Amino acid sequence: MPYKTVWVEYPDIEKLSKEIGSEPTGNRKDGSPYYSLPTIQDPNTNTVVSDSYRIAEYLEKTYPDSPKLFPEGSEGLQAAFHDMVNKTIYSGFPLEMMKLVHNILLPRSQEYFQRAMEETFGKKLAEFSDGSEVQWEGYKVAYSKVAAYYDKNGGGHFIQGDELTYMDFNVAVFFAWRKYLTGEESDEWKKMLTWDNGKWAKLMEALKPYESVDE
Ligand SMILES: N[C@@H](CCC(=O)N[C@@H](CS)C(=O)NCC(=O)O)C(=O)O
Repeated sequence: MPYKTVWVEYPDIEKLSKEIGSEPTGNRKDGSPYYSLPTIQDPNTNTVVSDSYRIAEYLEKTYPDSPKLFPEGSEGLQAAFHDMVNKTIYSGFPLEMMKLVHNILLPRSQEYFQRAMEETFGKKLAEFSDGSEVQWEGYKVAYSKVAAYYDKNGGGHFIQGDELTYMDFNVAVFFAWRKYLTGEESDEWKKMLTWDNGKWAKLMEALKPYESVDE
């Protein structure tokens, strides 16, 4: 299915979302609606969908002839796994990541992002710690909790063994995030590839064909 991606800067997300009728995906600390990307606009059905998970579900239902990420009957468990992964990994990730994100943004977005992060975490961005050993250990432990679920299936790169599902993307995306922030040559990235006996390195390799966006 052909598609086009559009570049949107952080300060423009809310305005654009409202213009195209994209729903908020959560609430900010003050209770106001939180608009986020990705969002898709499907001209075939005149539908706008926000939130990665809902987008994946929508695409699967609307284009049933494409490769499946939600095998029949797996939807409930996938939703539960998704919640677990997000809770586990977000609870462990080093706040330093947010500083690294800030560093690569354009100035307009930097200003916006800094304000949003300081509000969310209740301290100045400059005080977000650098990647200390303690933080890194926490991140590694978070991943090893997820790895334990993978190990239960007794082999295969994916949580469903040899079958690729949405859950694998959900796990790999946090890894990819780090890769794009500091690059494949960075010590942090190389270290992460050794975690859990190279399990995540293998997963990233298996998902490589899906990493790039074709225009
Ligand atoms: N639950 C959403 C979260 C997406 C999200 O938070 N996206 C960030 C960019 S990575 C965003 O759009 N942030 C908007 C903001 O901070 O104002 C999803 O999975 O799509």
